[in-house]
This record gives sequence, structure tokens and C-alpha cells, in this order.
Amino acid sequence: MDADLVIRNALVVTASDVWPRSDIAIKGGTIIAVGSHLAVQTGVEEIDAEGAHVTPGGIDSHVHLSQWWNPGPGEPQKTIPTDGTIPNLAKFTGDTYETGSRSAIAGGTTTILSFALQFQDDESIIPVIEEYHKLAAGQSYCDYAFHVIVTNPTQRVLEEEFPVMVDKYGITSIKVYMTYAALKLSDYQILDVLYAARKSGITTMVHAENADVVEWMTGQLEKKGLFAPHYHGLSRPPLVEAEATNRVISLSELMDTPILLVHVSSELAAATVRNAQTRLLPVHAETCPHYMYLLADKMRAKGFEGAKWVCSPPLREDSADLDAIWRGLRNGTFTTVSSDHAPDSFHHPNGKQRCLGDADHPHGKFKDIPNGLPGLETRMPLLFEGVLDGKITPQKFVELTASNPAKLYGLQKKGSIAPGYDADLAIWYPKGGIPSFQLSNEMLHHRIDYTPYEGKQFRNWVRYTILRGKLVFREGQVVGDTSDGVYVKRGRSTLAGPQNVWAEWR
Ligand code: DUC
Ligand code: ZN
Ligand code: ZN
Repeated sequence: MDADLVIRNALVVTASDVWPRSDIAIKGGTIIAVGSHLAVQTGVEEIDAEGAHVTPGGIDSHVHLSQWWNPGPGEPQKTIPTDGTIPNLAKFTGDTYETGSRSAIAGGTTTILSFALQFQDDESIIPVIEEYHKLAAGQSYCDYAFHVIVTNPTQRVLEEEFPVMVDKYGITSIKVYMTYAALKLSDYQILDVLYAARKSGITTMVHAENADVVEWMTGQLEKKGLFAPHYHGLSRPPLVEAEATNRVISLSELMDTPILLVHVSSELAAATVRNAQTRLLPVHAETCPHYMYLLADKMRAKGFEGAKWVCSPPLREDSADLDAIWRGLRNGTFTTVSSDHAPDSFHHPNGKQRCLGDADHPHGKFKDIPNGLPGLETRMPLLFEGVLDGKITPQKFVELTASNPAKLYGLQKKGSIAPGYDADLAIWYPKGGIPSFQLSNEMLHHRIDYTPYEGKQFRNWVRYTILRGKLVFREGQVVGDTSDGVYVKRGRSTLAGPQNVWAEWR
């Protein structure tokens, strides 16, 4: 066989099977054969997996990079220049395409789906897409694709630009918000969006939280002088998420069009999704490792430290929520696990602490803390811990981290280990291959000054990451570069689609 790389002695895992003592032959960036004792020509480069798990490279379908925003009740800061120049990164304390994608490959993720954000005064989404292309081109260590966040669904956007977005740019999914003053759509606007999405075969991702309840609760807490970071959680209790989840499921049922609830955090919201799925509605859900491992007590850390764990939806109070999320992974409620990597550095004056120092509130107000956590690099290893604990099977791990995101978002050549697929692989350490260790932020490759998982014990990590046949990460070292990642045009979802329920008005 004519190959240019062969992986030997792998425990190959796909969403359906586990194959011990297998080889994977790769040619021109594509898998050409999987089997035992594959015969290849002499002199071909080989990697010995030493019996370790080899899984498809991760697909992280919810990542914010070079995203100029403040996803708190404050206004996003529109600093992306409209004249086509690349913006000044000095004030931006999140990850860029360079630093975020570097962190991705160091955690076994080979494809990211990141967001191109339309601001409310943007009449068009096409320049927004072009702008994010400029930010990412030549800057990515891994492959990448975009979702568009729609905040101003004009007739022009919905009728003229959605078809262009799908056909010319290969973008087949969007995200809408039900909360945040500067991002949210009304129910009326969401209906408009879902109607247009249905016509163009687009999957709609939804951030479901009831904006009015959040605003009301925040007002009540502030009146009582309660401003510390952990009151963020009290301002957004589980029913804030569950109510909006139920509402948008109803809107999508009316429209018979698929939605995915992003970053589901609570037992109540998961049950709402499950109920819709039992009724065979095309409702999908995503959760994130922080809702599987972390609780609200983190936000009660001393002083302002708790701001490191402020994200929305918030970490929950009750370990019953963690258990429910793990159950939802096993019983199929969740289609994907993504990182929702939306970080801000903690110590930087423009980062998490940018809300400190006003004379009346020197310790800040929870409502002004930028929402979001870093998690791109830790997503795969954290979920792999679940495999080691027997909470999920290796096949389920692959389904959630790679195969389902590929199908849901139309990445036809990614997410499995079989001939014809891109040779995107994560090779883990064999059992006992590395000693169990405590994570510290210095080990990570993002440019954020903290990890929410500092001190957490890990028993395994990705040893080698392979992107389309090229070794890009080897035993703790990034060996790829920013010319490796390419933009991936996507097709329509093969997982989600309308039920084609007849309705006269449609
Ligand atoms: N929603 C996200 O999707 N990411 C970060 C913050 C938020 O509210
Ligand atoms: Zn969100
Ligand atoms: Zn997000």
C-alpha cells in the first residue's frame, strides 16, 4: 500500500466500535485503510500508539476567538474596523485564532467552529463573515469553520444573505441569543429567523435564558447591595434557562425547524429538552465540561477571585445538576460537548477585572463581569476522565466530541476513523504511560492567565495530535504552525432537519 504515514498498534475508537491492535494508513492527509498488520512500502513514517486509544481529532463546535464583545448585560464593544483593516489586539484579552487554535491542538482538537458576530447596527452579515476570515486566515494551527451570530435579522439578511452564507461561504448554522441587551432577539424576530433558516436548511443554535427575569433578579440583588461575583448565579437560577428553553422549543415546533440549545447547564433545562426529543421534535442540545465538573461554590472564592468562574448560564448550586448532565450524555439528550471557550484574562485591566475600581463600587458588580471561561484545551481530556471513570464509553466519547458535531454541522470528511475521512487523530497515552498529574495553567497553550481547573487531577492527556496526516502536537510540544489550519466549507446537517410536518400556512 502506498501510504505516507502509518499509525501502528492502536486501540481505534469510533462512535460505534473499538478495534484493538489496529493500524491506520494515511496518504495525502486522508485515511486510506484501517486494519491489522497493514502492509505499506518500506521507509514510511510510523507512529507506535503502544496500544493506546486513538480517537478522531476533536471537533469543538462552540468557540469564541478574536471576538470583540462583552457578553454581559453591558454593550459589546464594536472595535472591529469597518474599513477592512485588522483591529488592534491590545485591548482584547481573550484568545486570538493563533493562541486559541494552538491550545486546541494541544488538547487533541483538530477542528473548531467559532463565531462571526453581527452587531445590532450591522445591516449585513457578509462583511462580518469577510472580517472574521481576515482574522483567521493564516493564523490557525487547526482547521476552522464559522457560525454567524445574528443580532439584526433584517429582511436583507434573512432573504438575500442567508442563501449566500450557505452556498458561497459554506456556513450552515447560526446562533441567536434570548438574553443580553445588545445581542438578544425578541420572540417575533426568532420566528423570522427560524422561518428563513428552515428555507435555507440552516441549523439554529440558541442561547436560552429569560432576559427579563435576569434583569429583574439583578435589580433586586443590587437594591439589597449584593454585588459580589457569586450573586451572578442567583440572578440566573435554573428556571431562567428552563423557561427560555421551553419557549424556543415551542417556536421551533411551530416552525418545524431544527434547533440546538447551546451550553445546557441544569437538570431542569435538560429535562425540557428530553421531553421535546421524546415527542420527536428536531431539538438538539449541547453541554460543556464546566457543567459536568464545576459548581457555584467556585464563585464564592475569596475577594474578586470568584469572577474567574462567572459564565452564563452560571455554574449550578446543586450536585444533582452535575449528575443530570452526565446522565444526559449517556441517555442521548446531548448531541455534543463543546468548550464554549469564551475567556477573558483575570489580571488584565481589560479582562475579568475591568469592572473594578469605580468609586461607588470599588469591588465591582457581578453584572459587569465579562461572562465566559477558557476550556478549549481541557475539553477532550476532561471528557476522557469520564471514560476512565466508566461514566461514558469510549464510543460515546467519540460521538460527543467528534462524530456528532461533524454530522450536526455538515463537516462531511471529519469525525470518524475510516477510509476517505480526513486523517485528524488524537492519540492518547497507553495505560500507565504517564503518571497522574495535577493541571496547572502553565501547562496550557492558551494566552489566558488562569484555568478554571487549576489543581484538577488528570490520568491521561493527548500524546499526539494529527491534523490531516501531519503531526502537530507531540508529547507536550506544539510542532505544527499557523499555516496548518484551513477554512472548512460545510454542507447541510445530516443529523438535524425538519420533520416535514404539513402545515398549510408554511
Ligand atoms: N454565551 C456564550 O455562548 N458564550 C459565552 C457567554 C455567553 O453568554
Ligand atoms: Zn451563549
Ligand atoms: Zn459561547
